[in-house]
Amino acid sequence: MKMIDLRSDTVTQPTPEMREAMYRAEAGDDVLGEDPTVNRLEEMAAQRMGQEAALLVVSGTMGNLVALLAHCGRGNEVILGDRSHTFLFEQGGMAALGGIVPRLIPNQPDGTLRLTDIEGAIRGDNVHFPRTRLVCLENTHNMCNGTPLTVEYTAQVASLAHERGLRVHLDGARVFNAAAALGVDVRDVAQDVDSVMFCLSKGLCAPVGSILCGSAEFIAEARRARKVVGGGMRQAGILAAAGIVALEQIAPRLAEDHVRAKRLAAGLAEIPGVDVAPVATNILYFWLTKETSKTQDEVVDGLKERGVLLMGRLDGRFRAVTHYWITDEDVERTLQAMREIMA
Ligand code: TLP
Repeated sequence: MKMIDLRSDTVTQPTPEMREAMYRAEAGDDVLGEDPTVNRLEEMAAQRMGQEAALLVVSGTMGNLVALLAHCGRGNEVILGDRSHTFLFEQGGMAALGGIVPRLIPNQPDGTLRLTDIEGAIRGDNVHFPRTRLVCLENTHNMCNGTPLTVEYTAQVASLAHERGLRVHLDGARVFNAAAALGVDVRDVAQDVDSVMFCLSKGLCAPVGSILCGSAEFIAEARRARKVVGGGMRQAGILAAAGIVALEQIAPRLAEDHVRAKRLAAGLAEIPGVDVAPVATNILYFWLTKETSKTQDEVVDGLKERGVLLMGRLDGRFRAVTHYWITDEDVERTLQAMREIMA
């Protein structure tokens, strides 16, 4: 029986085309700037994001960390959402390793930060205060139902930040999903921010890697920061080759995953005892209502017995994420399993 793995899009295996490209990849020492495949991927990525330059990093966490290290000095403050991945799930790396102070403001249910909250959190020039340097956004917003932030909203935040002398970093781990959901080019989503990180190893199916994009000057600084956290890779062309296939072949098809997530949500919503959050991309949250006596463990274990894996017990919610390897049939099998468990 095939396991239907909906825990995350991080579980995606590389495609056969990726494995072939990795096998054939030309490689060199990337710390010396001599890996032709890495250089090609970085150029492609920068061009797609409408930014000057790009840097391949090991992971999304490293991409966000080196972005913050490159934007901020020790004691500087960063405004970010209280449900952001960078705050919740990256071990406070900005503070632990960079001496950077997180200034939290509430994420609205759609993943946005209120402009008035951002404005209110910007520090004045006062010897008692840290200096505010950066605003961080997340698009799509993982914990806020995978919601995409609109191009207009991002432009508003960037314009407010820039007027006040701040920069904007976008955690765009799933920025291609955002573009697909909004029906716009990814460049439109990323062009107003000063830096954007996106992941090759989530819905884009590559085995390893994320990319940080920004101005040439910023990327030069980020390259230093990557080295000090031990992220300088040598013959990384082997990994970059899969990233090129990801951009060329997988990015254009992400809307299919969104259709399947919506189908799954519609089916779950019909099951008594289950409530579903609105779905816009490939991330779907649902939970049990008071009218059922089933427990979260019964659901997670029952699904597992029937060959379906998902993230359970996330502050009372379940998360299911669709991706390249999830088919229409897998969605139907998952719904059938849920109907049996809830019966
Ligand atoms: N998210 C993972 C887990 O860490 C929760 C997931 O399964 O969704 N930004 C965002 C918005 C993310 O969702 C993630 C990973 C990261 C950054 C970090 O990327 P990695 O795992 O490559 O360090």
